[in-house]
Amino acid sequence: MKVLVFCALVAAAAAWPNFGFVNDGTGGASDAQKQHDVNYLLFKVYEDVRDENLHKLGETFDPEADTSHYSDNGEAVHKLVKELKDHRLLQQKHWFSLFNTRQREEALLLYDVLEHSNDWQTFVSNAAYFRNHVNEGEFVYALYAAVIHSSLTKNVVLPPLYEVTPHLFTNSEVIQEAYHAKMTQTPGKFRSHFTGSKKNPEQRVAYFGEDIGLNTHHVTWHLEFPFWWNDKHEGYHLDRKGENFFWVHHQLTVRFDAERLSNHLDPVNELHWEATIEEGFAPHTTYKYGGEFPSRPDNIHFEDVDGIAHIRDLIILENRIRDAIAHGYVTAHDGSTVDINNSHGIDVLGDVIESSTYSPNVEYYGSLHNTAHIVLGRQGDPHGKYDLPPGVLEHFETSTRDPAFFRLHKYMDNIFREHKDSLTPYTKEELEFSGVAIDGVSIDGPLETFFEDFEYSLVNAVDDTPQVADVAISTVVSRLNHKDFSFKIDVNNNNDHEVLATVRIFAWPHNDNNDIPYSFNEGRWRAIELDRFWTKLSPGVNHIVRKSTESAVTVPDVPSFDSLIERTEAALSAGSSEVDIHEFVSAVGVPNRFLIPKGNSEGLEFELVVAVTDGKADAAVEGLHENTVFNHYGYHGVYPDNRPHGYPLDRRVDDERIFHDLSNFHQHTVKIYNH
Ligand SMILES: [Cu+2]
Repeated sequence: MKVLVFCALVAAAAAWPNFGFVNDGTGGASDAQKQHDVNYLLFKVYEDVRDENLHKLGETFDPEADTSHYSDNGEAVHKLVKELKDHRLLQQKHWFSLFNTRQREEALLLYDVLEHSNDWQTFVSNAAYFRNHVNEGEFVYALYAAVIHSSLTKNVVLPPLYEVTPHLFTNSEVIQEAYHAKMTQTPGKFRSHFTGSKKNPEQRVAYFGEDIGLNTHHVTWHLEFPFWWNDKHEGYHLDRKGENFFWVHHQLTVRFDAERLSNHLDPVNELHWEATIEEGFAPHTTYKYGGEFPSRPDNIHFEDVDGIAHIRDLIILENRIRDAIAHGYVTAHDGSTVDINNSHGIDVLGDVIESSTYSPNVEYYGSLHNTAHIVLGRQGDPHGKYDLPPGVLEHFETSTRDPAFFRLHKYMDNIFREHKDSLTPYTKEELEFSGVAIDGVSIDGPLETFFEDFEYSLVNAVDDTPQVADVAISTVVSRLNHKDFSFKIDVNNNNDHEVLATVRIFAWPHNDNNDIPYSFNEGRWRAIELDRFWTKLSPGVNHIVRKSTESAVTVPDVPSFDSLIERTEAALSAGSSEVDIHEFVSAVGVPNRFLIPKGNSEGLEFELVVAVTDGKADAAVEGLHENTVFNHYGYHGVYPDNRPHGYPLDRRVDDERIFHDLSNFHQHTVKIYNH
């Protein structure tokens, strides 16, 4: 039966373009079929595709044969095919970095072809064809970006990247063991250890920076909000991209500092172009093709990087940005000014600092963040004398492994803070929610973190041929998790009618690294966002229960690649048009395991803060607030909350009594344990 379906599909593919596709929003294929195709396009991506239909498409499809199936009349596909025919494309089995301009252009050419495919047959045929012709790293990037942004793939779940390209997430020692297991055809399960030894204090927090889920969060965020995104080209705008850039990295910054507390480490010092980079880093990671990721010794001074940037020029860019903050406006490319002395300023500044194509003046403000990533990543070989491949900081998949990533982002974060601190503090009147008071907040269940083992497959790491059977090869990593708990919030609505409320929950460390309590103003800047949701408050007392698993800032583990394939095939053979995996479609968010920072045995104190604000006044879009299922980081379309990220703690607080006098604001000290 299955074979028959197969043949029918192959026949359909071969008959294309005569095969008529109805554009009914599905693009001519079921969700289950699309999931199947994406699974197999990414399975063993360095080898021949292991699906008969995709294999056939890869061999026989002519991308330029019928350009009526493209929304750009084939413009992108003609460009890509010309590059291919002129032998200009990066070879296969070579490293790929998004920060390499030419390599990025090639990946985006393929992205454009997929994005401009009007139906699934065109999309999948191109993917199958170019899988055979473009560099594998470029292919994976283009396909991930296209699946995230194309309207044809709204319900497709991307397999976990750490199982698609395990080399970027797994230590080389373990990868070597995986090859050995494959060569000897002996199944193997290998324990991964974090890089470095106990002599390196940074090792104590390696469980955070080297966590495969955290790396996946980071790379997925950058895929959702790419710096190269061009509205004119892509057809739509990514709302508040610059501010999101600030917020996602601000949260990584404050979360990392919070993790350091329970590990007896000082907060991260910001990177400084004229100071020593104290921490070196040995990534213990290899490229699938292209050698080892370069190391950086301790205590080196920044050097200019040939062909990328002079340190002097980066200092000039920083000064221009700080000038803009002091002036309260950014100078656009045409000489006009863009006011940033308001709530929207952070969005403009995020575009400027990253920089993205949304920057009003990339010629003047440059790309401080992106250039800094490359410059810092290359300090091991700044003049290219040793012909080393790019460093971990030149890949979103691997960046957070290097502690210097957090120094770099502390530096960016402090520039953003300079801007936020220049804004007028909120007044009591602005923060009040008339008639609404928080009666009490408690936590049901323990606030308790622990370490657990997690296993993922390395089958895609090793080479093989269809003639040699797979043996099970996996690695086991230790990772932070926490017990489930719920917030119980009692809110009194003294109005005589129902009101819509936004509930915002944060926590910041009670004490600093010297055991001195943080002032309100210092603490609120370090606030970790735990949740943000909407609820209706009936007149009288309302008991809100919100589970830790429901948090809008976190995501669950994506099912393993194996289980994705299994579930998809089961759905297809049962004749189902969809696979029941909807909760994993939007994978951008902090891993839920990381919702609260690691505690200690005596209980590490945090200030828990709950703000209940006027949902109607906060609403950016009609009706959306009634939907409490909301993925904060993966939101597409107009962002539903019109308040700045971090509200109401995002601005400087000169007088904390304002907050303590608010009846819709609650604060109390909680303890997080780790056992
Ligand atoms: Cu980033």
